[in-house]
Amino acid sequence: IKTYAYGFPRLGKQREFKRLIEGFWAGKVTEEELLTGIEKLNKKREESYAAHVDNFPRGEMTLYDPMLDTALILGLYRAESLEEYFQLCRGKNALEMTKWFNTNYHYLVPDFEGKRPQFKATVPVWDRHKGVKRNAHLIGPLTFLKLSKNLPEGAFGELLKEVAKTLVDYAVERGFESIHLDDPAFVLELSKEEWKAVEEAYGEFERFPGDVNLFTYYDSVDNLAGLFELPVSGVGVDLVHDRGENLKQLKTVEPGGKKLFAGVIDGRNVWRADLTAKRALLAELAERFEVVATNAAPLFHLPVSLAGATLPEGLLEKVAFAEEKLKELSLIAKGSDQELNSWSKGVGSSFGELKEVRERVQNLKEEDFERKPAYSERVKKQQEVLKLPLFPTTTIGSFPQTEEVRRVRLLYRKGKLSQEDYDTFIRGEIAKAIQIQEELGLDVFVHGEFERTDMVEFFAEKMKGIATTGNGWVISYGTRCYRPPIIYGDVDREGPMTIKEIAFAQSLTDKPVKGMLTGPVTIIAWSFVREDIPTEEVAYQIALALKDEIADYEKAGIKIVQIDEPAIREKAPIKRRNWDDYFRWAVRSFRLCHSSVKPETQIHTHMCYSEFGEIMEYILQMDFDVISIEATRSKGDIIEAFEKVNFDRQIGLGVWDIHSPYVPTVEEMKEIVERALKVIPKENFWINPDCGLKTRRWEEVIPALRNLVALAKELREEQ
Ligand code: THG
Ligand code: ZN
Repeated sequence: IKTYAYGFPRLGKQREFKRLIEGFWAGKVTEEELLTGIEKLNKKREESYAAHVDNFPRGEMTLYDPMLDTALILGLYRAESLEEYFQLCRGKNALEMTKWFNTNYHYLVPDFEGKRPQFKATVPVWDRHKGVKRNAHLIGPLTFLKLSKNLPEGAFGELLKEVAKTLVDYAVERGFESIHLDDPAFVLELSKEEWKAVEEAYGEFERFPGDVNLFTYYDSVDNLAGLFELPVSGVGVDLVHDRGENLKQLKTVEPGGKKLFAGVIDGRNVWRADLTAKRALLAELAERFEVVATNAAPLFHLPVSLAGATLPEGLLEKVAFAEEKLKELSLIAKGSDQELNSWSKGVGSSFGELKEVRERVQNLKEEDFERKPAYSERVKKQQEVLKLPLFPTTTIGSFPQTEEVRRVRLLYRKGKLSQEDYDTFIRGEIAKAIQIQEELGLDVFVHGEFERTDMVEFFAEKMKGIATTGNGWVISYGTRCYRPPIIYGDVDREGPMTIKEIAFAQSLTDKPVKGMLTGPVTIIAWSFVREDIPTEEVAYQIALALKDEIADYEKAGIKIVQIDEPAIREKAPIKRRNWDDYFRWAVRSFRLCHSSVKPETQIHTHMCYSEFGEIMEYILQMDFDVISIEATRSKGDIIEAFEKVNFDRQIGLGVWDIHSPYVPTVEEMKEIVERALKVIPKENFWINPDCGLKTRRWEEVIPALRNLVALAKELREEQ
């Protein structure tokens, strides 16, 4: 059997990608050094492929994001120099960024606002002096358009055809021998009209003399038969995250002389595959199709390689990162039965079992998901305790992670600073943050999260059953990386996780300090999660650990607890028809965290990166008391979402876009509030920034918060 792989991480084992590009931004790497460095990195990647699989796409490299590159290839944007290219990625004139399907990767969103583009095949600036590639990697027309914004009304079919035509022109002009087309948007729920437009537009590929292989992934394609009728040479399907729906259709789909790229190796999760079962599946498919074994989704969602990973004993033999996934493909093709068995011997077995945790989840009753009394009653008790003014002011949780904070934390993590000295340092930072909030006159304080790196990694380190990887970096966007932890066993606290810092902060002030937690869905979404038990059960285990932490907050006199769920929307299945099932456990896991708190304990949540309208009905079921959400960049939509429902909880709509260094004026922030007050009663309205402030500098934070507090005072006086 033949093998193929795609989407291997561009980051490099030592994050060379990040170092080169950020070095160029900082003026420490020349253009020449950048381009040769990237070329070298690409070569290494192609060597990894070549060591294991028969074929792979050339030209997958980008200096920032393939969606932007496609927009440049189409001539939708122009960049005549690397500086101009990077201006489209970051800074003032950058494209908006959003999540790529249901992943934690963010792409740059092409914007058609005010454009009726004349597409013209254009070689991206950084690719111009390079040789022609034998086969080339392109984002498909459907994905490009479905993920762009502000398309001119009613022009979808026409534009799709033009995009397809331009991509083919480009491939022909550059003399590509074949094309790897990444077109995952085929897994969206497409309308009849959209399919019709696809059939017309993809006819353009008939003009291309070489092979065109079209890859779909992340879910099933509803009309797989239709996909096989398009004029392409091969079709790639996900046979891992398809809920069995692709396989079912493949039993009847007419091959029509097309290759089937059977995605049997998981590109989204780290578990080794049962290679014997995969080989049997491929043999079955080979009775009807010309089959090529491949990964089920691009491999860039995984860290590069297990080499150098620090994992608990016994876990290493159960997992595979990108390089090991390539090895799995080569084993399927060439391994002996014995090699396959030995590679897969740990598959499906449980690891790190905690009997008490299992029993606790098994014994959960309906009332464990139900907070009493109802909001209308508990809100009165909360107000008696908290005595907050109208338009209470607060921040989302983190304060600037200065050079010094990072440096000291790193020293401590490397064992070069004692626990005692580190604790003293952190307490000092907390004390400064409390002092600053006191001076600014905010109403609800935070401790500042100076002890935390990544919010998910922080909790992963404090919980049993979750491993951190040491060097398992994955790109989140551009050059920004994170290290997803691995949830491998039953989850429980080792002991209190955050009490020390929060209680210390509270001891310094009479104002309420929020206890800050990351919710179960977000911990799961930004980790690799075990598959031997349902994800729902994992979520309840994490929720129970958080519940214990909240009980400790109450004992320590903490009156407000914030449970952040920024990833709740992104983790939702791609197809809407699967949403009820997901949101049922997502919402229940949140409710489980807080169901047994005292009526007077106020529960907050925070979400960012969400289109709220579409998930409002589920959010309402979470039964929090206060929610803070990002609003400055998408104000119109959010307010519209609130018009449609009976939202009886308190809400803080962000009045300051913290993604930009710009310090907003009182008037600018007031505009947002005034618009919101048309749909949200003033008694329910909080004043806060869009998101945490860890990426901002104190020089921006202090004046912006001063304005924010001034705004609240002004609003109160006007009442
Ligand atoms: N944590 C995790 N995932 C996330 C976020 C997060 N996904 C969405 C959102 N926030 C945006 N993602 C990121 C990811 C990484 C960074 C910023 C936003 C980042 N990373 C440092 C870097 O690449 O330099 C990591 C440096 C380090 O820790 O040593 O800035 O918050 N899990
Ligand atoms: Zn946020």
